[in-house]
Amino acid sequence: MNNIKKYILVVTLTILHFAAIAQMDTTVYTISIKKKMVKNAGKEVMGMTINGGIPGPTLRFVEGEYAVIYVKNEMDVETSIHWHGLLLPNFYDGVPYLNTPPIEPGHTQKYEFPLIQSGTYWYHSHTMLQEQSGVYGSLVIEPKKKTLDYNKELVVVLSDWTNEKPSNVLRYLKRSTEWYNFRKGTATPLNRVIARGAFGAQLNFWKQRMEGADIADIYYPAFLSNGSQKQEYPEFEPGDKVRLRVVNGAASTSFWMTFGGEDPVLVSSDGLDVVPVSHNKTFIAVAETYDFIVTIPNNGKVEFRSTAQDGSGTTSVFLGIGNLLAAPDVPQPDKIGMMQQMAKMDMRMGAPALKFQPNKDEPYKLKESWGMQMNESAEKGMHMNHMDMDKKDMDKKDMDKKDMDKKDMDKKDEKESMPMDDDIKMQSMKGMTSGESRKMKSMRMFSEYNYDYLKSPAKTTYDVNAPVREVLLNLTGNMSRYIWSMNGIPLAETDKIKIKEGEVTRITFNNLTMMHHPMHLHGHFFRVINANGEYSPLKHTVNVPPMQQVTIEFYGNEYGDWFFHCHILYHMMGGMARIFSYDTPRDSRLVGHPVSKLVHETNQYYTWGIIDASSQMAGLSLVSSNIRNQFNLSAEVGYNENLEAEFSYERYIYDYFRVFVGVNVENESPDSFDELSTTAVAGFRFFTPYMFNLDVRVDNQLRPRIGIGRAVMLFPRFSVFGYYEYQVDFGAVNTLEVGKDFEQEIVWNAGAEYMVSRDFSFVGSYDNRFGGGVGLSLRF
Ligand SMILES: [Cu+2]
Repeated sequence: MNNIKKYILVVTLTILHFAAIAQMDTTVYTISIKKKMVKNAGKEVMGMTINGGIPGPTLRFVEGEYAVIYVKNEMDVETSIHWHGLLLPNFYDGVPYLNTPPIEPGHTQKYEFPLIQSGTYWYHSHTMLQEQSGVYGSLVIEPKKKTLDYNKELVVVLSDWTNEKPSNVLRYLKRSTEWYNFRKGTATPLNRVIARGAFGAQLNFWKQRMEGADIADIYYPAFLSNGSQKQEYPEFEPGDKVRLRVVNGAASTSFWMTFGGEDPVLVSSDGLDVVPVSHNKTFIAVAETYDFIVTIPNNGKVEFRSTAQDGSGTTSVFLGIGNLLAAPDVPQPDKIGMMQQMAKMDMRMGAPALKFQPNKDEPYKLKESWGMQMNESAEKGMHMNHMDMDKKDMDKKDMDKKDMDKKDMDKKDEKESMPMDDDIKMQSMKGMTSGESRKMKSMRMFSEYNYDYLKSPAKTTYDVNAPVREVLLNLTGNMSRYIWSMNGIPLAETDKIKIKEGEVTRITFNNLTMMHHPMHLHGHFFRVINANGEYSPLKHTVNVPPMQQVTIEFYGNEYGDWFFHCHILYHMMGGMARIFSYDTPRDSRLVGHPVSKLVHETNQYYTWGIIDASSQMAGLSLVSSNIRNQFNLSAEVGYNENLEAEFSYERYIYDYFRVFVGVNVENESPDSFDELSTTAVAGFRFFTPYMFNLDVRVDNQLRPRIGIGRAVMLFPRFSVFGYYEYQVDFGAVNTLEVGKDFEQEIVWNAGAEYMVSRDFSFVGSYDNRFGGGVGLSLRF
């Protein structure tokens, strides 16, 4: 095509484009993001607000309108806004460096897109950890034609709040302390494990290098509904049918939602309508949205309560006035019970979050070697069986429903979380292999998290002739280093996943971790395959429970690159993310904003340290670590004139194995600083089954050395530790004393630690070089 023709075409297209926009009504918003002191949990801390508030304002539109939103950055750091769940031109999706340039300090960015859908959505910053600081709000698109029966509505944005700096939260997760679990009361020290007769299960977990079952990692002093722990909405009157639009804008908390009074009607999920169903206790994973229609009773106010998944707190809104109709309690999950059940199922846990060869993607091999081991055909059979059983279950539930009051519901829920001994279920498990029945048990254990109550009003299947591409994504993670990945490969070590236009991409998530992962795909809705078959619901975020499988599929009808990640903010930042790419040319407006910057956010160095001050010695230890590399500096000085200091660089080969080189300094003869010996050291460090730290090395005097250490939490906050080190010198370099074949040197220490606060511990210890004493250690 020659240039003139091309020019004419472009001009014509542009005119048509503007003509099309001119026909649409345009709604314009301006929002500005600003740092501000906020008090959400008893303490004034720096937050990031939108138009002065947390959450930001509800942006309201009508389907078919053209949205123009100006986002003003009034902070001193760059920011971004992603429109969660919206189908829009790739450039406006808002993931900085991937779709949209970041919004620089002092700058305003214009987003514009036609609204081709309706429902409850939200928006949030996609820059670093800003979402945790408050950069989120709701977005509502009214349908062109109202089909649901309600006369009022209320948006409720759920969130979690920490008074710590989010970057410090992540740093503390990376350094692996149990502090947040103590603070929440969800720690499972050995005394509690033993009291429950679960020591066998604990050993099984340790063997697989896991401390225990886990639900949530971070301590939050407050959970919020529209910015407060409790909110009253007295304006609703008896008989009002209120459409409650619930958005989970929390950074890392999923909730159980319960309602006082009559069961509400669940009418939509992730913005899209579902077949209305009376549903009280409903799980909302991070980033999901659900709409309910709540009828305000003649006398009384309805409580809508959200209970953090791990039972560490609640937040409520109250609709109407009068006597309180309290929402049913959700019992706190039993972590030790979960451990026992999982240990019985004989699953292989602890799949690597960091592979030896990240360039070799072997998802099927990973699936075979870890988790629940079963062959394919057995698995397919199981899946069918699962669907049948859930149907039976649901029918039974429907029958039960009418004469079930709230108290019964609680009991039933308790039973569901301990579902092993149910007669019907056991019966339908007859005739299975042991692998099948184990798998069935595990599915039962997490059955309260399946989405079978969500049914699309219309078929959601794609063109049967469209080619289907199967993708297996094992969800993997390393709790103690807080690295999260897929197929053992974090974002920083992988390429884009190619998506083809006109093709169905079917993704099977196989969760090999002990945590739930709400997986979110930008710019698309996907089918979550459930018991409703062709009527499986469409969603933008799907929760994948621990050790479970979930299959989704979507049709490729987009262009450009789209982000895909776990929506637990700290998991995404730990590397559990991918880029899905249609492999189309990159938008020229992104020049100077390389995607490597986004990837780098998930592979930063985190630094932490400990200072020990005891009556017999003083110590310092510093660690700086990213995904593969770690620098360590440690120094211990006894007041009896003994010392050891070491600097080392480590490279992680995979999760549990690292090689290192370094420099070690020790005093030459005991109890004297007169002469120091400096040696170069090299070796490997291995995190063994049963969770021992092993250090094997040799120094430049060819003296081999082996060290082994372990800490165990016996009681809440109270742990004991021990370390033993053996070095031998065969005289390869040094001259040994006459008549000796070798010389040996043994170092050992043991002690106990009591965690007073996040940053302080009391320590009592004995070291064969420094002697015994007591003191304080400070973490920073
Ligand atoms: Cu996750």
